[in-house]
Amino acid sequence: MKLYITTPSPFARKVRIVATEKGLSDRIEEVVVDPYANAPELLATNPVVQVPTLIAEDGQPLTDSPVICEYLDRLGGGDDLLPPSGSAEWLRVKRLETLGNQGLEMGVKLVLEKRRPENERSAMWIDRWTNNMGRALDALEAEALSADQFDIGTITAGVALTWIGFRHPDYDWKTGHPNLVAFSEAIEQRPSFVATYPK
Ligand SMILES: N[C@@H](CCC(=O)N[C@@H](CS)C(=O)NCC(=O)O)C(=O)O
Repeated sequence: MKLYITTPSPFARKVRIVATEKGLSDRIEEVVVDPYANAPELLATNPVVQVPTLIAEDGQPLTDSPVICEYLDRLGGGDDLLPPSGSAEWLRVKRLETLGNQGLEMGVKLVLEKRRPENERSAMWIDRWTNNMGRALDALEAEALSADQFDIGTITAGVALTWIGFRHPDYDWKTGHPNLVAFSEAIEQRPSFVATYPK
């Protein structure tokens, strides 16, 4: 399999963590590409030119990190990271995964808005993305996450917290979120998290 990534991408980090946890790393070749430069090999497989994109074992391209994580979870060995579809536990894991992904999506929009020339930046959009990201964090705080409950939901939440701290160093996500601080410290100890820590 081939996995198109950028090394700082949190969505790609989720997939790399799942691949490690499922014992699939040896079957995946990671290819670093620049999506913003429309890397031709990425453009050929993903019409919206985003990482992560996986070329699955049968050659089909898979895009969007939740879809790729689910595929790898079903393919690999070890404990299931996604409970049976439709169960109460599946709803909880999917809710956490979605909250983590939504927090990240807001954070990415914020990065892109802040990269625009100063006179083109919108204070309105910066406020909106910041407030939405903060509300996603508040919702995760209320979930009282534990690193002992290891699944695609907690993986996504853990990745989101570290990426927000890394990409938005001026944004204090820790104050008011004591559960998230303890959770983040604990989950980042796992070898699959240590090996993929953003540089
Ligand atoms: N919903 C997607 C989001 C992927 C995404 O936003 N990737 C970013 C990198 S962190 C990207 O490739 N951006 C390039 C672009 O949107 O043009 C997922 O969960 O995989």
